[in-house]
Amino acid sequence: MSKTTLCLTCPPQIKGERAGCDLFGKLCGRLSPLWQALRLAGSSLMLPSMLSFCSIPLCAAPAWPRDCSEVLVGSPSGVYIIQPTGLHPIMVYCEMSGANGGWTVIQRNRQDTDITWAESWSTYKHGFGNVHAEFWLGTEYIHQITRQKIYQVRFIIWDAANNMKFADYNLFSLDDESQGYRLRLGAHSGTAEDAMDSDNPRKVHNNMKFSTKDRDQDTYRGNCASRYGGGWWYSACYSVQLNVKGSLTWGKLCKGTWSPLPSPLSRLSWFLLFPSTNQPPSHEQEQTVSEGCA
Ligand SMILES: [Ca+2]
Repeated sequence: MSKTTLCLTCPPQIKGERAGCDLFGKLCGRLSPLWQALRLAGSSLMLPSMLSFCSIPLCAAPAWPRDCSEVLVGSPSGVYIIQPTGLHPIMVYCEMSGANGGWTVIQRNRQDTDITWAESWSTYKHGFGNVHAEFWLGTEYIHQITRQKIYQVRFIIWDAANNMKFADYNLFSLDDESQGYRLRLGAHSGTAEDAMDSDNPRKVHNNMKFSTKDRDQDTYRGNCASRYGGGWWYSACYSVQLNVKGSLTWGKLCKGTWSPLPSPLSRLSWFLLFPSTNQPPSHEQEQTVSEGCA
């Protein structure tokens, strides 16, 4: 639910002044629906929040939702402004079809995307692409979102025959940048296999740091991001890679065959976050394997 609270009390300076207080309430009552309409429209237009009346703020600026789960239930799916705790407002796509509120979409990609995904660390950090189409929300922003609550994640993958599969992890967070945006996943469920976590240290993604072509934090002797393209939580190198152009890969769909150009097996992917009621995962020891992909 929205945290917006507008003008619920008469300012103390004009208490006892009946006419002034009534006027205050009427003005705020008219502004409140306008605020809501602008927010539903995704507008960044800021209404004057410090209109002076009796030398006091007329209406306090409302707080933005901290994530899509705080967008009003029943709102349509689309682009919204959220403001994670301690961060400036950002635009996100909210998938509002869930019965318990919106999912915050942090990635969307498709096989025939126009973007290459072969971006630098700083570009991944602040996000790129078109929030209406294919995009990466930004590794820093994903981290900031996941530090304010406990979240679960859903990876949705459509194959070439338009069959939708999903993998849920009941916990999801990213460590901060000084820790390489290391990925923390909880327990798996869903119709797509548990391809993000693995006993095979060459293919695992859970507990891996994020790597890009200009920041190699994988466990491979070479640079997985340079070799395969796109930023990802590479080990040495991957069983899942969804931040690429044309070769979206999820686990067994690769059939264990690792090649520089995996077959294009999936045609669309989404990552969605939703607050979880589960406990955070324990931080497991860092993988230190440095084997190759072949
Ligand atoms: Ca390496």
